[in-house]
Amino acid sequence: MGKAYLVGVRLPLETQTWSVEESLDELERLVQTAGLEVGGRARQLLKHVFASTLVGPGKLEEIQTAALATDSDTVVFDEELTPSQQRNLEDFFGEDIIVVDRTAVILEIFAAHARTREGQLQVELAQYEYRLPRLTRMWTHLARQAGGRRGGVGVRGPGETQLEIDRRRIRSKIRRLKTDIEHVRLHREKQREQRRQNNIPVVALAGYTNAGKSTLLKTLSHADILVEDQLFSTLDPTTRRVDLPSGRPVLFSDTVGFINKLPHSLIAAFKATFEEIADANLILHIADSTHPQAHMQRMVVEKELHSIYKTTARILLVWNKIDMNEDIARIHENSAFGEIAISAKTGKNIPLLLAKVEEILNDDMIAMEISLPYSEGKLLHSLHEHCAIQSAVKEETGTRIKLFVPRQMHERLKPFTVSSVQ
Ligand SMILES: Nc1nc2c(ncn2[C@@H]2O[C@H](COP(=O)(O)OP(=O)(O)OP(=O)(O)O)[C@@H](O)[C@H]2O)c(=O)[nH]1
Ligand SMILES: [Mg+2]
Repeated sequence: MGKAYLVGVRLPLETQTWSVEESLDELERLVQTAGLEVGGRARQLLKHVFASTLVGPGKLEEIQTAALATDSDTVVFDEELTPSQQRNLEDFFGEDIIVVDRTAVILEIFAAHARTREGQLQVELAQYEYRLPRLTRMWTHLARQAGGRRGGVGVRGPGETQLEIDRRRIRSKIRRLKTDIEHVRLHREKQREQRRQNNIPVVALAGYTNAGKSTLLKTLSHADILVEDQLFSTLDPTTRRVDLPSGRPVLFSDTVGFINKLPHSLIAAFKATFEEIADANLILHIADSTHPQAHMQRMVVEKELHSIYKTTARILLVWNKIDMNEDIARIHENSAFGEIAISAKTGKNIPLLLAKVEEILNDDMIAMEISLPYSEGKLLHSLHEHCAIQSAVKEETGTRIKLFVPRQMHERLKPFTVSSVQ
């Protein structure tokens, strides 16, 4: 197992809520999830950024010494490095130490966890987009392997040509991936259209990675869903049908989690996945109430939800893992009205959550029982299109239907209401 030495920096003028240490704690989890041990940490509060290497030469010496002393063969920067910083740092650290940044670690984890073809395509796209401007070293490295020569003047001419070929290859690969992803996206869009026609509402589970989204879906649907104490277990949207207390069916959709400094190449590549949530009737924001950075995680998710989805869907904040949280009052102190606290694992307050979900969804849909005369064929057709029909029984005078009706159709159906139902 390789060993990584972590470097956290506080950028000047950064109005961040995460301390360097807290962000490094998270980087440590990421690095471990990617399969590396952690050798140690360095941190620096920068008064100004060294454009060429991010941190100054003195600090670099210190990091190198510490990395070598702890047998670390990788140095991980907690900030995304620009391609030129990456190159300069590689030059500084030389052959024995690999330089990567937080983004590369996250991409690595995504690549290892993607299971469906769609997930794999999206990760691959993000990886190529990330690699394209950073290609130089990869090539010179390859050239050395192939020719057995040191880099430098000797390989420069043919190296540059090869580099151009590689770049072109990657660009065309990116184009192909985008086309493939677009196909998948259109297919998803069709599926969503179908769901809309069936009028089964969609409730999306969003939240910070490891908050317990998949655990909740598992508890709700009794399905076999992957739950793991690691970051980014879930990359592919999974949807399960769940019946609410009234019997009304709902689709719950679990998907990829968020993290502080989530790379933009990933957000862009996972557009199709995120759209799944954007379209939901209701978003449950699942938050880990036991996490020391719970409130900062919450802010990250809220910011991403609003920037990615530009969503108008309602968001309900759900504090999870209260079985582990002795100090639930601490969470509620800061809670706005309407939040709810559950344990996805033990099932505590799940009935309450479902009732709440039902209440919110029913704000848009009204439960009715009607008896529709057979002469109203056209209206029956439009019911199928716009309402959620629970049951339909043919009777002498017409069809007796239990259904959920969009508010705007309510008036039109009122004359057919069966008196036993209010
Ligand atoms: N004690 C306790 N642990 C929980 C609860 N919900 C989830 N967990 C644990 O938290 C860890 C993460 O759970 P997941 O359901 O995989 O979390 P997720 O949000 O799907 O995470 P990613 O898919 O990785 O983004 C697992 O170890 C779960 O067993 C809970 O209510 N109580
Ligand atoms: Mg999950």
